[in-house]
Amino acid sequence: MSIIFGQLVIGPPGSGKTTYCSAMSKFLESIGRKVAVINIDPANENMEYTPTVDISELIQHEEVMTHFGLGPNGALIYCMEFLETNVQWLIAKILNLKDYYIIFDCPGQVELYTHHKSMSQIAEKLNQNVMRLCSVHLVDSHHCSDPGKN
Ligand SMILES: Nc1nc2c(ncn2[C@@H]2O[C@H](COP(=O)(O)OP(=O)(O)OP(=O)(O)O)[C@@H](O)[C@H]2O)c(=O)[nH]1
Ligand SMILES: [Mg+2]
Repeated sequence: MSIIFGQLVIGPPGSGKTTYCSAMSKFLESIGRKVAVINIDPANENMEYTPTVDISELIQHEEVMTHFGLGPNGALIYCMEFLETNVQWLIAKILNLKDYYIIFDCPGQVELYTHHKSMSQIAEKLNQNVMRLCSVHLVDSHHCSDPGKN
């Protein structure tokens, strides 16, 4: 079975993940590659690109907030746990994108990467199921130019 390649675009809130996904997909298309952007950030708004797959088809952040009386971060964690439980839904969508290079627009909340297992479990399950992923970690450039900000 052929392997599907892709990127997980991660980084703190507002670091430019969604902007990067849009620009990168345009660039890859311009050099003749087939590319699909998959949005797995439940709270993503104003995407400049049209996602091929969107987590909001599976679960809606706003609805989780209303239904469970959760705040934005609690609802985000619920959504990621829900995606982890239903990762087969995502895998089935990806298996329909065999010739495509896949770019994942990920949520920015650092807690999801430092204190919680869902994101890493999702990445692991994708890697076990015909994907080979790398991470693109975006940071604000002034954090790099001024060591005191790290
Ligand atoms: N100056 C500058 N602004 C940028 C750059 N990339 C993104 N922005 C702006 O920064 C803001 C946030 O960019 P997004 O792409 O939404 O960032 P994000 O990481 O997806 O944010 P979250 O999804 O909220 O975590 C937007 O107003 C962008 O226009 C960049 O390279 N330079
Ligand atoms: Mg974003």
